[in-house]
Parts: sequence; structure tokens; C-alpha cells
Amino acid sequence: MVSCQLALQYVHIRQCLLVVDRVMFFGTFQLLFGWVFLLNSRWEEERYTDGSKWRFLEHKGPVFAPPYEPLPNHVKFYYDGKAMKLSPEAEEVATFFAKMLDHEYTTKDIFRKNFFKDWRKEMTTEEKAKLTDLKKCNFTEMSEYFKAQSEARKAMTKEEKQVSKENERILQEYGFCIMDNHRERIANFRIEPPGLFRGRGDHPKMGMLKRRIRPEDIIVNCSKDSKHPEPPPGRKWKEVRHDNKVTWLVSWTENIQGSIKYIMLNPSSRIKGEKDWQKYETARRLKKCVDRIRNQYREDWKSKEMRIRQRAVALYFIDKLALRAGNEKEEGETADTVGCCSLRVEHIKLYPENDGQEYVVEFDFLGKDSIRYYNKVPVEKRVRTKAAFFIYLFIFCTSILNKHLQELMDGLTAKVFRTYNASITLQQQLKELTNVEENIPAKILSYNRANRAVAILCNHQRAPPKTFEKSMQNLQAKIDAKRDQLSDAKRELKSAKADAKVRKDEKSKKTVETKKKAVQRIEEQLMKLEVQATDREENKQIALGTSKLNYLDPRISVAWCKKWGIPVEKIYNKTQREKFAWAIDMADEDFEF
Ligand SMILES: *[C@@H]1O[C@H](CO)[C@@H](O)[C@H](O)[C@H]1NC(C)=O
Ligand SMILES: *[C@@H]1O[C@H](CO)[C@@H](O)[C@H](O)[C@H]1NC(C)=O
Ligand SMILES: *[C@@H]1O[C@H](CO)[C@@H](O)[C@H](O)[C@H]1NC(C)=O
Ligand SMILES: CC(=O)N[C@H]1CO[C@H](CO)[C@@H](O)[C@@H]1O
Repeated sequence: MVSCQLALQYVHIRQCLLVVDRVMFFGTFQLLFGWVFLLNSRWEEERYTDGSKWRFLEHKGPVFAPPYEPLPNHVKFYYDGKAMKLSPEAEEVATFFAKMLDHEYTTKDIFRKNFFKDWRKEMTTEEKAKLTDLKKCNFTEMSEYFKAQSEARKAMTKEEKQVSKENERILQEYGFCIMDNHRERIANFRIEPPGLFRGRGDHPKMGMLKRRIRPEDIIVNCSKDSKHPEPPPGRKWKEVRHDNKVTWLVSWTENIQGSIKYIMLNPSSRIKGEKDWQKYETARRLKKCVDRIRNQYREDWKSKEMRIRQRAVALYFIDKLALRAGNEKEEGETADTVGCCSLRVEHIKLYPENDGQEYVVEFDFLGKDSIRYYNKVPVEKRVRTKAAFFIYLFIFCTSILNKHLQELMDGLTAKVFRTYNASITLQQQLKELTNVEENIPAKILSYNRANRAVAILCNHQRAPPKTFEKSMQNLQAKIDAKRDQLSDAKRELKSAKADAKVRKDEKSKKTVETKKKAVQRIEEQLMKLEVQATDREENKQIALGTSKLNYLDPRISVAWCKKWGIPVEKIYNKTQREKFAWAIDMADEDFEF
């Protein structure tokens, strides 16, 4: 391989890579230095064996949300019909509510209650005494003001250009770090502005105040010998540490759920790509031992120990249905969603079908992100024993299961089963569906169908997009127009042929050829549109993105593209190509998951 021959040179090149990376970003010399990528080296560089992730890390720290700008005096807030000037702190929180006024959230009881409670904490003593009822608060003028502002922003194009130049400057300054020898993009270097917490589904904490993050909340991680990021003038970081066992640059604790937030590298970075790659390598290891694991849990159904029987049934469902493990959650902490290990009796029904020939388990619950999971599965004899089944429903925490999974295979978690099953299914589907004879659009349709098979398996469903009917109609109109165009072209071809028969001269023969080509071209265009319509129709209720990004080994797709000569751009957009850069470099057409 080219990369072997060039490996020696690489040692020298390594020193320049930093510079090259910089140059590459500006794109100017991309072609000139394109050969650097032939080395494949970014992904094959030796990794540290002591568990450390880097030797050198330098960055500029986070970009904070801009400070609050008080409203102009003419924008009034009314309480009980009377105008009232709020203190800046109370006003800021009021604007968060005003900005959401048209949203359904602000009509929900929990949201209003949580908001009002947190808002009152920001009020002065006088304000607190006066403002006692959210119903008497009138945010209309504030809301109108923000709407007008956003309209105005849309209108002024020139100013916007200035803003985007400023954004570019900030990106250049804060959006990159140096990790070992590479200049890498940082994913989220801007800290989210304060606002009201929304949460997914019916989240019990919706409406609470998501506080402004200050430098004093921030823990910075960088190497000792780097130029440390400076806090804003007169301020201090909470802490500066030098922990090279972790990959984050900046962290803080958010106040709603108390979870730790991180600023990390972009998915296109070496360190993220490596992690992604390892994830799929773990799933490939499962492929080798899955038969053993399956035999074992079937054995375990017969165990005398109830605990082992429960564990075995849980494992069976994770394997069979690609269910999530589901974490233990504290009551009231999050919306009521469940996974395999926190299912309760009301989520599952068990009944005989076919005159008791087989048993069917019906699952119906809200899974991750409050997506409904509904599935009916015929179950194997042993699982169906009511006893085994209902015992399994008792509290069964993920940590016990995960410990058991670790014993079965190093690095095994419930998620690995999903990744394994999704990836292997995609590979099988692609083999089955791809037809050698087909043209590129038809092959891509097959690819999307294979993807959909996986998305259905993983329960990645969605409500049909609101614009669905409309966009289908538009497409149908295009198809109808193309059909008309085709019959016109055919008619013209026919008369040209008749004409040529009579005249028998070169010119009319040429006309026939031209008309023939036109018919062919229109037929191809029509076919493309029809494929597009089929694709869109079949995609109506399926979200392909999640499985594509998280569960499907990208090397399968890349190999498929290489094998059939299909440009990778047809299946991965720019963001996805960045994330899967490692796979695009690594996989050749013979790759097998
Ligand atoms: C809120 O104030 C606006 C004027 O700022 C007024 O038009 C509207 O009627 C008020 N709404 C209520 C419910 O009092
Ligand atoms: C993947 O999951 C499906 C659905 O449960 C199952 O039928 C299939 O056997 C699994 N495939 C593999 C290879 O595990
Ligand atoms: C690429 O697709 C993802 C969905 O998978 C989407 O979120 C993202 O915005 C797209 N990026 C571009 C550059 O089109
Ligand atoms: C490698 C290194 O310097 N690690 C340090 C990271 O920071 C923690 C404290 O936050 C230290 O205990 C480590 O020694």
C-alpha cells in the first residue's frame, strides 16, 4: 500500500503536520498537500499505552454568552394592568418567558409553576411582595418587541455580514485547539445562554431557570506546558487542571439536573474518530462470541436461581429486540421513560395466540426521548412461562446487568448489542437488496431501504413531517410534467422517423438521432423522480439519522460505495463525512463487518 512506502517519510512530516493542518483549513493548499492524507496516518498513529489521551493540549477556553442588555424604557411590563419597571435581574428572567410566549410550553401548569418559583428568586424584596400571581403578569409588549427585533434582523442583510465576519474571527480564535501535533476543531466552544429549561416529553423540571454560566463555574483542562486560557478581565476560573486521562477541554455543572457539561473536540477530530472506531470494533468482537452468549442465556433460563433467570430474560430481550437497557432514574427527575430493565407490569402484556400454539408479548411504553415503543413478539417457550416473565419485571438494575455483560465479554454493554445487530443487519440487507444491474439512483434507493430496515429494528420512528403532503404533491406535479414531456418527445421522435423514411437524407437521420437521445434523457429524469418519490414515501415515518450516526459501522457504507462506484457524498452529507473521516480513510471495498 502507498501508506507503507510513505511511512518513513511520515516521521519527518509529522513535525510539519501542525502547520499543514492550519494551511489545510484555509483550503488554499488543499490540493498541493492532499498527499498527506494518503498516509492514512491520523487514524493509525500509535496510541498511548498508559491510558492517557494526550501529551499536549492548548486552547483558549470557552466563549461566554453575551451579557444581558436591559430593555429600552418604552417596552413595558404590566402587572395587574399597571406598568411596572423591573430590576435588571428580574427583567432578564421575564424576557426568557416573553420570548416563549407563543409556545405551548407557557400554557402548561408545571412549566408556569417552575418558572414563577425560579423567577421570584431573582426579584428584589419589593418585587417579590408585589408580584404574587403569574396570571396577572402581562408580557405582551416584551414579546412584541422581541418579535419585531427578530424581523428587523432578518431584514438587515449588510449588518448580518458584519456579524458573520465577527463569528468567523471568534471561530478562528476559540474554535480550535492544539492536541499533540494536530490543530483540531472544537465542537461546542460557545456556552449556551441562560434561559428556561424545556426538557423532552412532559419533563417535571420544565420552566426552571437555566442559569448563566460564569467564569467562576468553569473548570479548565489543558497541559501544564501550554499557554493557559485567560478568564475575562477581573474574573477567575473555578479551577485549572491538567488531566490528560480525559479528553474534555472545559467543564461545568449545570443547575437543572446537576449534570456535568463538557466542551469537547469535534467528531472529525482524531480522538473522537478513534473512539467511534473502537465502538464498532467492540461490536465486531461481539459477532465472534454472540453464539456462545446466546447459548448461555438459554441455559440460564433453567437456572434454579431466580436472579439468574431474570438476568437471562432481560438479556434475551436486549438481544432479540435491540431494546435499550434503561437506567435507574430518580422519581421526578426526568420524564417517565423506560428501557428494558425498568419496564413495569403495565408496559407489557402476555397472551396466547393461534389457539395457544404460541405466546405473544406486547410491549408498549415510552422509550428514550419519549418515543413510543410498540412491538408484538412471539416468544420462545421458556420465556413465556408467566412466572419467569413477571419475576423479570421486578426491579432489575442496569448495573447488575452491565456487570454480567462485562463478564461475558470485555467492553460489552446493552448498546453493543444494538450496534452489532444494526450493523450486521445493514450489511446483510445491502447484500440482499443491491442489484448489480441497477443504475446509481436505484442503488441509492436500495441503500436507503437497507437503512430503513435497520431504523425499524431500532425503533427510530417519527411523526410524518408537517410538510410531507405538500412536498409529495410538488414532487408528483414534477413527475406529471415530466410524463407529458416524455410523450411529447416520443411523438416528435415518431414523426421524425416517418419523415426520415420519406426523405432518406442525412439531415433527417440526424434529427432522428437527436430526438432519440432526448427521449432517453427524459426517461432517465423521470425514473430519477419516481425513485425519489418512492424513497420519500417509504421514509415518511422513519428517522434514518440516529441509526446512521450512532449504530451503523460507517465502514459498511463506505465499502458499499467503493464497491459500486457510488460517491460517498450521495449517502453522507458534509457533517457526516467529517464524523466518519476515519472510516472513509480506512475501509476498502472488501470490508466485512
Ligand atoms: C396586555 O397589554 C397590552 C398592551 O401592552 C394590552 O393590549 C393587552 O390587552 C393586555 N392583556 C391583558 C390580558 O391584559
Ligand atoms: C437482530 O434483531 C432482529 C430483531 O429482533 C432479530 O430477528 C435478528 O435475529 C437479529 N440479528 C442478529 C444477527 O442478531
Ligand atoms: C447532515 O445530516 C444531519 C442529519 O443526519 C443533519 O443534522 C445535518 O444538519 C446535516 N448537515 C448538513 C451540512 O447538511
Ligand atoms: C496529568 C495531570 O496533571 N493530572 C492532574 C489533573 O488534575 C487532577 C486534579 O484535578 C490531578 O490530580 C492530576 O494529577
